[in-house]
Amino acid sequence: MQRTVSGDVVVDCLLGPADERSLADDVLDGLTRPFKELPPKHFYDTRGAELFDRICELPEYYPTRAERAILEAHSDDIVARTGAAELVELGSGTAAKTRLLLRAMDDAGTLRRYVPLDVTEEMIRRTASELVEEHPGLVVHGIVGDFERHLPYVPAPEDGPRVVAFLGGTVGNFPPGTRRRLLRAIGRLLRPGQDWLLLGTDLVKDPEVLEAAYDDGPGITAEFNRNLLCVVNRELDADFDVGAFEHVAFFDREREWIEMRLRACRRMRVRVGALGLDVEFAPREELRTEISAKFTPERLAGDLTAAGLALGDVLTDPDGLFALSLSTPRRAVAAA
Ligand code: AVJ
Repeated sequence: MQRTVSGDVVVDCLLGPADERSLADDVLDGLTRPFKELPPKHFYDTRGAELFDRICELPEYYPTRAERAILEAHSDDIVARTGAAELVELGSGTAAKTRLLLRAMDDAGTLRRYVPLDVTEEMIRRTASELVEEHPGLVVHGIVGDFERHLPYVPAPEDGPRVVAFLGGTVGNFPPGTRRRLLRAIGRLLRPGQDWLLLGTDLVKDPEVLEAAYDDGPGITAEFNRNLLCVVNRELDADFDVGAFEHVAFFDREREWIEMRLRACRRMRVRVGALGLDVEFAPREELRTEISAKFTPERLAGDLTAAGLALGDVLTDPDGLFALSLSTPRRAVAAA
């Protein structure tokens, strides 16, 4: 781990420049399976992050606006309820929505430390320096890392309640078993009776609304999806014919998740130079690139309970599209 300290900003770096290792492992595993699959975390190179920002502006893509509306209406309540002195944020990005929470903490006089964890060092450094300017006395302890691997590097909590925020509905990108394991690992950052998880989850709704959000008119989501192949081409010296893959997005009504895939228009052989690997695609063969689970209150409570957490307040936007929930770790119960 490499640490840099300047003024009120500490940054711990746990990733190499492009973290090629994990992409290589995921491509090797995912493209040699009978049903091809790549994990969505590799979407977010510079261009992918830009495309995601554009998705958030689309009329069809409601989650970002809905979550922001909840924070605009309820940040003060969340701070009053939790007494938050420290905000840990997983996948902080530009911290656009978090600023509302930090502002509310500052107004309440409880704000002490912000701990953003994100894969992009640039983003963490820029956000950190802006935030310490905006909030005199605030300490930012950034972690450049992957929340699937680096939660144990989150610094120990200090005095005062900690809120761990996992926003945007990103928890829905994990299939049920992995999701519960991840929530359990997040729960280990929380002290019973003191700390809170603030979790953003998209809600089950009319499939047409859901499918439009992942298959917009202008085709930005399609470009975002195909960009994953550009990442593999660049990072692993592959030769995907990106234009020969079609964007597919549908709501799986049984599993209650959105699935995104890339469908090969024709038979193809793709060379992944860095792995010495040749991958065959049959005509119309699909590669799964993302699941994005949609929640009912029951599923939300079920996942949290299975992870050792107890669901408390659930806040939604006026249209009931999205939920922000507060939960607490359940005290360890002695065996009977
Ligand atoms: C950032 C993971 C929450 O699943 O809705 C947006 C990513 N994918 N459009 C989501 C995404 C397609 C987004 N998350």
